[in-house]
Amino acid sequence: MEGVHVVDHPLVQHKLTLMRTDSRSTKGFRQLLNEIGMLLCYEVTRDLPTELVDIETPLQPMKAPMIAGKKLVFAPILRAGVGFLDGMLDLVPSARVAHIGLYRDPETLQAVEYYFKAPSDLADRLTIVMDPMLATANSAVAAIDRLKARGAKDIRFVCLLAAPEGIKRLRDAHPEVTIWTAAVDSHLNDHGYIVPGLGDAGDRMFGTK
Ligand code: U5P
Repeated sequence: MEGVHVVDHPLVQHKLTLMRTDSRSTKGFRQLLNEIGMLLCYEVTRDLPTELVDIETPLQPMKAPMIAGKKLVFAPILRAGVGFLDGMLDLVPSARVAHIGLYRDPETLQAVEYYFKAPSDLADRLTIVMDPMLATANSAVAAIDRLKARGAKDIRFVCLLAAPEGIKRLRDAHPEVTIWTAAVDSHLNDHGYIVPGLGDAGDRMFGTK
């Protein structure tokens, strides 16, 4: 699938199966989302450019690689996207964070914005937008529209599960935004839930069901 990376690493797939399981506790679900966030972060940053810098080892000077350019921006879509954030920040502690508050209107399934706070210099940074579920993609498209309006140019999207409908909509709306996901599921149901999916990620993560 063009523009979509499915992260099929056995650790990711194993953890995803544990998360899908209906009997998983809130604590277990949150912990697994955090762990998968870290593993997905490893994949989404795989091709970041590096530059050689001069350092001194205890034995001698050398030129060694460091990540080049400005710090990354992690942009979780509230509230479920927050589940990825700690794991990603564990790997990239100096990243900046943009919070995007969107809720999905249960009738229209349209994304409604209630909060937006981002670093001012988005144009110079890689922005990684995150939400565990890419369902209709209304939220992802709205978040990316908003980030672009604030200057972001280099954007990637990370999720745990994607529906084919959501992938198509996001790729149509923002063709240059590449998607990383742990799995592509069968379809969306009439309520906009991913099938077979894992239910409502926010509710399962925060125990609000
Ligand atoms: N969502 C779920 N589970 C699903 C489908 C959607 O939790 O099976 C929630 C997620 O919290 C996500 C939002 O933030 O809906 C994305 O929906 P959409 O805008 O892609 O339709």
